[in-house]
Amino acid sequence: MTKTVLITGASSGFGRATAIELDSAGYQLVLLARRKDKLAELADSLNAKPHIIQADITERETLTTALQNLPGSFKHIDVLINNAGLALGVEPTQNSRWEDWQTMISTNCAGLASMTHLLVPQMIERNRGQIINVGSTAGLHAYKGGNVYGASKAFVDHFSMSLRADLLGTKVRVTNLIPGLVEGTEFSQVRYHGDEQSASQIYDHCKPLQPDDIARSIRWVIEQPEHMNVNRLEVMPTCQASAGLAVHKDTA
Ligand code: 8X3
Repeated sequence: MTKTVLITGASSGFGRATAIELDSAGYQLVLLARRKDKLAELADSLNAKPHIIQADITERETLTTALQNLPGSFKHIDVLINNAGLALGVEPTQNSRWEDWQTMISTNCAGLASMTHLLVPQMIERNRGQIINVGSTAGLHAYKGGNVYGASKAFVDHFSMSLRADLLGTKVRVTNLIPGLVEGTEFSQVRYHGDEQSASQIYDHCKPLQPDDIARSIRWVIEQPEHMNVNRLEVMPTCQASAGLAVHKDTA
């Protein structure tokens, strides 16, 4: 039976790459994002016509209405890919912008929780379903300037494992998919507030992952047998690793 997959943040980056990957494998797609023109362009390039939802995942009422009005053949969501999320800023806490923190919390935490809260009941009712949350290595490995971004992704990890606990006894599966350094998305441009030079320097002199690598990982998670739950899948480029703990020495 063809699975229906809903992808948030589908208009670019991991979401777009995952849509292309899953469309080529014959999945039926519901694509959700804020940018309608990008969604329409993506939809036109796919083999099968997806259902498109133009929405901001921080707007609960819009989401509720859109999900209540899914057309017949798209009504039952088998896989929710909670991909929408962003990082804003790399400054330490004392220099961070409060508005950036609020946006990250409302998108990465509240938006993801909202989508999950709206779709879990129908998955439980059908005793079938899968939720793949896109976390980040920043949620597992703290670094300077990561502050609220890292914390929001730590939320994704703990929320995913808490969902597993709540869903035990059902056939609904949950995964935290944890990417490290990935080039080829708008992630760094957004994080650096449009400072293209700083954004691109992150990827200099190394070979980061590409959105396709994440899309294939997501497809792999979906295609594991029903008795197998991938709790976490952490994926880094070979050129990246944890660099240990920092120690400040008072030498002055
Ligand atoms: C992105 C990974 O290392 O840029 O989620 O924070 S990192």
